[in-house]
Amino acid sequence: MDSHIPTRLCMQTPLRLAVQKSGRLSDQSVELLRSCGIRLSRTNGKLRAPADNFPLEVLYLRDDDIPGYVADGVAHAGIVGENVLEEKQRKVAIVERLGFAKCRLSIALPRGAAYGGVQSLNGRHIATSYPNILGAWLADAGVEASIHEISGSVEIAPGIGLSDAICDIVSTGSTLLSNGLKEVEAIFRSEALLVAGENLDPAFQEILDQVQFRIKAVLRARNSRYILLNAPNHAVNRIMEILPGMRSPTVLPLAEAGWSSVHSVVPEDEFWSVVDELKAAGAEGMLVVPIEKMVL
Ligand code: PRT
Ligand code: ZN
Repeated sequence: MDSHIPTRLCMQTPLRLAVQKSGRLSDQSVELLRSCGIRLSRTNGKLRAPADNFPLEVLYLRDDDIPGYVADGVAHAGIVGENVLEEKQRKVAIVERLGFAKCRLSIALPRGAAYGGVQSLNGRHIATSYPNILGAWLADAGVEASIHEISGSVEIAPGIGLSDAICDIVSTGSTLLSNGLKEVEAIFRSEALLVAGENLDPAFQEILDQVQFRIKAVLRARNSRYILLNAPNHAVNRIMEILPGMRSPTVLPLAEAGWSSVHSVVPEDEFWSVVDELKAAGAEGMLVVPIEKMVL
């Protein structure tokens, strides 16, 4: 066990975390745990993998089963898409939004079909694997349409005369395009979530808190960059005003008189929006480097 884990946690029954066995969530879920310093034993197709340096055991399951297993206490926690969680309507707590596997659930029609807004779906047949989310959305919009639940290959339903429209997961939109469909309404947005049972035993809650603490540090770091730049001393105050991010940048004197090195952490997506301003203010030799963990 990891020497940084309190001994009483090492002695405990491991927290059981359900992860998708194989699919769009699997690799990134396991990679996230790895980034958190949690090392899983090799599984060779087995359904459970204990971590060898942390009190956690992974159960590999179909994503559709994860909300139910967590709600029923078979797993203490799980990583699952928000779309599946919403559809299954099982009572679990959302612990952390994980920022990967982003997608949306959308209604799409054959490319040539006219669309005059939500009300034009009245009386239509819509094929989907998400009858609960779609049903709730239609009811909210005051639309009466019939829902055909099908479990896969939803995008071919209009082409084979099974439905007038579909409601399915969209990411890049290329599946819709290649099946001659156009997206007309995005009805639900989703990303991967860390979820847990609502009334965890305090011992498992303590392990989950540690997992969440590490995940937060990893996610924060993923969205941030460490920036180093040189600037003439007279420009430093202006540059510090421009730099978004942590409390106060570090300013160190350079060997060359009259110059300083400024270090700071900036949100990744904001770096490009301030780079021109930094240059105009006199910044030179900018280095932008990834951060592995960020603990505040
Ligand atoms: O076998 P198991 O039941 O575990 O897996 P699954 O086949 O049901 O799910 P899987 O692995 O396909 O997806 C797991 C989760 O990933 C989903 O529940 C979503 O939360 C998320 N996700 C993110 C996606 C997509 N992006 C996605 N693009 N799930 C499915 N798709 C499919 C979509 O169904 C459609 O066929 O990809 C196609 C559309 O993609 P684009 O890029 O062409 O628009
Ligand atoms: Zn599934």
